[in-house]
Amino acid sequence: MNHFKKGLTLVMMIAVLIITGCASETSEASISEQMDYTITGIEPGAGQTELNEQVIEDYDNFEGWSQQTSSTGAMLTELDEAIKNEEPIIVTAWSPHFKFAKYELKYLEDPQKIFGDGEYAGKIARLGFEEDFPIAYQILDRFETDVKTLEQALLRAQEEELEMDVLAEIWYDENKDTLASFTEGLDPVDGKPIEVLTTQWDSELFIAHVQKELLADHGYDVKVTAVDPSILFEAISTGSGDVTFSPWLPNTHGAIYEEYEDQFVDFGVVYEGAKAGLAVPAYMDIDSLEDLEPNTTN
Ligand code: PBE
Repeated sequence: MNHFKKGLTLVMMIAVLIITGCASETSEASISEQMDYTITGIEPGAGQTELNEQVIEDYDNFEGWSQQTSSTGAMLTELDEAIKNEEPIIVTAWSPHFKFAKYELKYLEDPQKIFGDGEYAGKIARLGFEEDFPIAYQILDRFETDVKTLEQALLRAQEEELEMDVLAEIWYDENKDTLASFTEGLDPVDGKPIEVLTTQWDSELFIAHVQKELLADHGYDVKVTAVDPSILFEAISTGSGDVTFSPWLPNTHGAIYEEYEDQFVDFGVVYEGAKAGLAVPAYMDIDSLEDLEPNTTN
C-alpha cells in the first residue's frame, strides 16, 4: 500500500512536471504573440519603414503582423523598457548607431535579403554643383570616414548628451589635423552660400555638420537642413538643395534613387560597412526573421 502511494505521488509529480513543461513551451512558442505581432518601427518616412512593410508582405510567417511607426526616440524608449523587463521586442535597427554599444542586440537573419547585403552612405549633388562650387566639390569629393569612427563619435554624444551639431564642432576641432588633407592645397573662398541637406538620423546629422564645419572653415556660408529621404532626393534633383551625404545605398534608398536617377550627380561613397535590418535583444531565443510566427487569431 505504502509502495502504491509512493508510486502514485511519483506519477503525479511527473504529470505536474510534464504539464508545466508544456505550459512553458507554449509561452516560448508565443514570443510573436507576446509582441502582439508588431514590429516596433521608426519614422514613417524612413527607408527602413518601407523595407519592414516588404518583410511583412514577402515573408509568409509574417502574415497578420503590423508595423508600429512613430519616431526613432520612441523606438529607443520602447527598446529600453523591454530590455529592463526582459520582454521580447523586435525593432528597426541600423549601424552605425549607439544602440549596439549600449545593449546586446542581434540582427535577425534575412534569408530573402530584403535589407540587402550591406550598405554604404553615398554622395549626391545637384546638377551644376561642381561648376558653381569647384572648391567645395573637391573638398567633399575627398571627404571619407568609416563606421568605427562614426560609432565612437555617436557613443560619445550619447554619453555626454550632445546634440549632433555640438558633437560635430567638438569632433572637428579635435580632428583638424587629420581632416586637413581634405582641404589641402585648395584656395579658401569668400562667403559663398551652400545648402547641405541631410536626413534626421544621428549618423547623417553628424556627418552633415562635419561637412558644415569643414566648408565653413574654408570660407563658405553653410546651412544644414534636415528632411525625409524622399524630400532629400527631390530637393537635390530640382536644385533647391546643393549636396547631401545621407543616401543609404544600394538598398535602403535604392527605390528613390532610381526614381530620380540622372537628375543629380553621384560622386561616390562617404563610408562603407553600414547595415540595416530588424534586431532583437540577445536574450531572445530566435535568430532569423523566419523564426517568428504568423498571427492566426484573425
Ligand atoms: N536609417 C538611418 C535611415 C537611413 C539612415 C537607416 C534609419 C532610413 O531608413 O531611411
